[in-house]
Amino acid sequence: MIYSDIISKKQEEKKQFAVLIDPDKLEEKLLFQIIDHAVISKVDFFFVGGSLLTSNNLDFCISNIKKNCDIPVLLFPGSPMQISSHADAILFISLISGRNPEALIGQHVIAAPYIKRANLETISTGYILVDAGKPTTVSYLSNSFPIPNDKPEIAVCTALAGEMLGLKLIYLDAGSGAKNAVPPEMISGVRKNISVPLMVGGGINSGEKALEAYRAGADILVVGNAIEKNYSLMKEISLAAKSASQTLKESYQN
Ligand code: 1GP
Repeated sequence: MIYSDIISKKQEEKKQFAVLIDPDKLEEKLLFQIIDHAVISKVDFFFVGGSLLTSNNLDFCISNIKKNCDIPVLLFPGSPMQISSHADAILFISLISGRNPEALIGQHVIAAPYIKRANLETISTGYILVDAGKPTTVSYLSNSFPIPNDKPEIAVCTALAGEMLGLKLIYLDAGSGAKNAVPPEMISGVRKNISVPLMVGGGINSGEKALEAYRAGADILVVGNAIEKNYSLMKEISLAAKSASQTLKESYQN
């Protein structure tokens, strides 16, 4: 099971790395190139989905990943239309930073029977949208107000409430293509207050930013846009994950 694997890696202090694939943006040839780089870089997961998909490539994209590598595929759905039985699991995302009932529970009611029929492992995820310095597709489409990025205490209380409600993962996201990534102070504040795994994404475009986010307390980083532009970034982020894991282990030994 994917979630128990995430928990085991977290317990071993092993930082994890997910590559986000937007099926709209990838031609077949590019998808194979990303898969090759991901295998070499030992990426932990592929997330597939997005706030707005305009093509019908989801199944095609996931089945090609599954045919060509063993990296688990998790759906990262922006709507109940993004369900595929070819995936290994689905992030069942509730937008807990917003006050839009559709994104909190409405769309879930619509999606639930389809997810059950697809027999997908379901990982309930508290999604916290953080101000990215400019509007993002997710802030616009979710009709929700992101948490100001200089208010870590709001993110902490939101994450705490999500954990208390039984959500299995907390995801701090600045949104795809964010100008500003989630600040390290916010990541560390949330990390100190929850015990479920913490995912962070949005605007991570260098090994340094990845290392900063891991060191602040992210267990899993999600990177999309920057990898589409530069596949070799996968290797850099994997190295950042390794380095942050090593530092953590050493700090426990001393
Ligand atoms: C979006 O956090 C993910 O939800 C990835 O963001 O595309 O900016 O890496 P980027």
